[in-house]
Amino acid sequence: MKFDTRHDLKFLLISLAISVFFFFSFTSTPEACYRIINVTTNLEEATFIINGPGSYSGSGTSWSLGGVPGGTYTIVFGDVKGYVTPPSESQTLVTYDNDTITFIGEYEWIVVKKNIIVGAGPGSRNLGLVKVFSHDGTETGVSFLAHGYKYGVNVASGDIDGDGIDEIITGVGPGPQNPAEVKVFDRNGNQLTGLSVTAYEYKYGVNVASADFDGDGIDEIITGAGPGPQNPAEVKVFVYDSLEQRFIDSGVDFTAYDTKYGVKVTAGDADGDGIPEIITERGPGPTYIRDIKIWKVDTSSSDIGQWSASRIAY
Ligand SMILES: [Ca+2]
Ligand SMILES: [Ca+2]
Ligand SMILES: [Ca+2]
Repeated sequence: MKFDTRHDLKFLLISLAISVFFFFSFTSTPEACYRIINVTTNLEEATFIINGPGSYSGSGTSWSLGGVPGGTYTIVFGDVKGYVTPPSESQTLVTYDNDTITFIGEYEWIVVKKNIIVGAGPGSRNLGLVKVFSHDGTETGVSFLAHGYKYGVNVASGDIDGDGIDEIITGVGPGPQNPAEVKVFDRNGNQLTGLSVTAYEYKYGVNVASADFDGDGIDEIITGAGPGPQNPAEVKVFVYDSLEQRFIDSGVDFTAYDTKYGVKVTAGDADGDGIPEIITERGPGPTYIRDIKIWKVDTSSSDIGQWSASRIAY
């Protein structure tokens, strides 16, 4: 048989080509591809869940996971108070090659320029009229009668449902026959029904304030008895119960002074620990000296009806 070098060389090249083809076919199988999901956000507090061929969760400003299967993934960002949540988004990692997808979550800060809420003063003919002005003093057009009683209205603001937007809290003004009725309105003056509280049995209206004592992002309502000549200086705190969608007694119920004429209330972080305290002042008795006291609220009981308050030095 004649030796044919060209034929053998051709055969060798074809064999080599087939081997190379099978080699690359093998190495190009989907299992060997490396795919990466990146997530970048502009907030450390950001959280997200990614669902697709695999399910993952993460947080922070920079997150990455490699070696994930190909396919379409959808990211859903978690809410962060005070920010607009980025929209959910889907992206696809190819199945036949190395690939990287990057989700970008831009949380947009909700610019809060606080409005000014005013309530009519305690004149005997004054209706319980509330008006809302914008931060620069111009009228917003929000104006409403909070209660059907004269002697004006006491106002406070607080976020009682934790959505980052304050509601308007009103207490009846100090008329001798006025009940100690508290109401809650949205920022447009629509009453949130079911949230009314009658804080005391005695008359002369009720003073109101608000603060978040347990740090859950939902403000509590603080009440002080109205300035009736026989009213004790009784302070209470009411907590919004999101399950029952109403205010319930927190258990905080104390007499701030041994004098009558009720008690004025506000709240603030008096000792700088990041948790508000209740601040009280005597009611307007004819001979009373000014006497401001600060009260720390103990919210450690998981039973909300068991909260308590005790005076702290300042
Ligand atoms: Ca709110
Ligand atoms: Ca709270
Ligand atoms: Ca404090």
